[in-house]
Amino acid sequence: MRLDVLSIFPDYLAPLRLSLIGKAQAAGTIRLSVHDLRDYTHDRHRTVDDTPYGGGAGMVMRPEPWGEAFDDLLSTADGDPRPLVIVPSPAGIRFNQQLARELAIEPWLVFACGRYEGIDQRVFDHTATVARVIPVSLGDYVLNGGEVAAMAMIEAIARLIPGVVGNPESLTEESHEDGLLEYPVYTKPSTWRGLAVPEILLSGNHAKIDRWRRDESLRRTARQRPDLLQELPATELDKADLAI
Ligand code: 6GU
Repeated sequence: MRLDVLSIFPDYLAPLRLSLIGKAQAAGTIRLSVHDLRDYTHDRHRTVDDTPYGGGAGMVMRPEPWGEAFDDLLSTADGDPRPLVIVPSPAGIRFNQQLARELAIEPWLVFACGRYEGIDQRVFDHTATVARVIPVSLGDYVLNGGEVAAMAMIEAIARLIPGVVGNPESLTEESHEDGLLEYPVYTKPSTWRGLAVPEILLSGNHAKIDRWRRDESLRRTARQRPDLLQELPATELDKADLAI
C-alpha cells in the first residue's frame, strides 16, 4: 500500500518509523511518505493560513499550498489507480474497525492533515474532481490537528495488511473483530498478590474456555459498550449467548 501524509508538522509522524509499522516500511509492505505542506508555499514566511471570510475566531488554511501539493502527488500516480484522500476532521464520518478493514484494501491513501479551524472548502471540492475524498473522525472530541488522528488511523489500517502483524490469528481474537469487546486475558503467575487466574483457564478444556471467553466478551460489552450489542445482528448471537 502507498501512503502519503500532508502536514505542516511532518515530524509529528516520526513514530511511524518504529515497531511493526516501521518494519512494514522496511519490508516494502507499505510505502509511507510524509510531505511538508510549507514546501508548497512561495512567500518568505511560508504562510499556510489566513483569516476566515465572514469573520470569526481562528485561522483557515489557504487553498493554494494544498492545491499544489495535491497536483504534485497526483502527478506521481503514473498508471497507479487514483488515491483515496482522507481528511482527518471531527466533522467527518466515524472511524471504526469496519472502515479500517475497507481502507486496508485500498492501494493508495493520502492523509491531508489540517490545522487551525480547517482547510478552505474549495480544496476538497476541487480535489474531489480528481480523487475520492472522505472526511474521517476518530470520535466526538477535538484534537489540535489531523496528525495524531492520521497516525492512529494509519496504525489501525496498516496492521490489517497481510504480513504487517506477525501472527494473523492475533487479529481475529481482538476487540471489535466480532463486534464485541475482547475478553479479559491472564498470564503467569497463576496467583498474584492474592488474586487467582479464573480456574477454567487452567482446566485445559478448550470448549469450556471458548464458552467462558465468549460470555466474558458479552458481559464486558453489555457493561462498557451497550451500543455495540444493540448494533450486533441477531445472526451473530448463538443459543448460549442468549442465555446470559
Ligand atoms: Cl480525525 N481530527 C481532528 N483534528 N480532531 C479530531 C479527529 C480528527 N477526530 C476526533 N477529533
